[in-house]
Amino acid sequence: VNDLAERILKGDVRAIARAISWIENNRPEKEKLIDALYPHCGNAQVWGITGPPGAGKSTLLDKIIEIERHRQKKVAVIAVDPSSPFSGGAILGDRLRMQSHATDEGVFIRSMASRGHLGGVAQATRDAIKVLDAAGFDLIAVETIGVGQTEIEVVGLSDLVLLVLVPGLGDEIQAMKAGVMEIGDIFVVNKKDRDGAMKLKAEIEYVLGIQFADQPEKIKPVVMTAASMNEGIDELLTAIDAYVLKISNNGFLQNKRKGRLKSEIRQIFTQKVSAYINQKYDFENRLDKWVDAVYRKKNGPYSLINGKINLFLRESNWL
Ligand SMILES: Nc1nc2c(ncn2[C@@H]2O[C@H](COP(=O)(O)OP(=O)(O)OP(=O)(O)O)[C@@H](O)[C@H]2O)c(=O)[nH]1
Ligand SMILES: [Mg+2]
Repeated sequence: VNDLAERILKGDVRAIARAISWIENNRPEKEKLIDALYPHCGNAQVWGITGPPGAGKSTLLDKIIEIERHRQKKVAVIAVDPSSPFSGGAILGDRLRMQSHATDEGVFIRSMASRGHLGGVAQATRDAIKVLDAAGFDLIAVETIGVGQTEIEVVGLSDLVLLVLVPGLGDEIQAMKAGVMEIGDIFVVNKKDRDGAMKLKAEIEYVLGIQFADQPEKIKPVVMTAASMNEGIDELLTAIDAYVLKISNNGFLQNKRKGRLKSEIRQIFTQKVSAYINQKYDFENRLDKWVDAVYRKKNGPYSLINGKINLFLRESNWL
């Protein structure tokens, strides 16, 4: 573990890949590794990038990487892949259009399956972010598709979220009503070369205007891009820089990071406690007996469980 941590801190790409595999497979050594790296974390900016399939998220990231590399920044991308039950490993998925950087040492691209993680994909992604942060990546982007539960959890791991929309999908406004607007910090109308881009921008601005009618300072930027033509990327990065500056200065970023830590600690705790009880008290076996008692109406479900918890708490007052 120590040797691997040392190599990660030096930015060794193979060590990073290995660590992420440990995380994906939930290997027990992962915990020591993460704790060893943790003091070195906190320097990276974490961006979530989400939006409908094919909106141009990867193409945008590809162009952003190019600019960030010119600024001497190291960039990592984690693409959370909803379709595949297997990890893409270090191989670039078809979804990723960042091949132009495949041989660049300052760029690390990895896809992660959204299913099949013991602690959930959010925890796996969180740990992968820590590894990349400790390894010296300045920018870590997490790409997800759509706005399902996983995506919302995953974008919740980031300092800022780019919501990429495109004209012509027909259901944009409907999607916005369903609460999608809340998850974006910066809106990107990509494929501005297409009909309807201006209209979509106006619609988004209209919805944002209503949403923040009494707090105009909270109105979010809407930027138009044509990623595949390398247009609007500078404007987008300018909007991002301004946003990062704003949330760093007003304490929002620090609060957000602390809030994230809180939900992480809570999640690890809950998971550990339930694993401990499962193992120490042979929970699955007892569960069958409990089910039986409730089934036969000997107990109501609440009284049975409250009784068991009271018994348990009497034995242990460690919290
Ligand atoms: N016309 C036009 N096409 C674009 C633009 N940006 C990206 N595309 C094309 O849109 C397609 C999808 O782009 P991707 O970058 O793979 O989109 P994505 O959002 O990452 O897709 P998923 O990861 O599959 O959700 C590609 O064929 C791109 O070349 C644009 O600004 N204008
Ligand atoms: Mg993509």
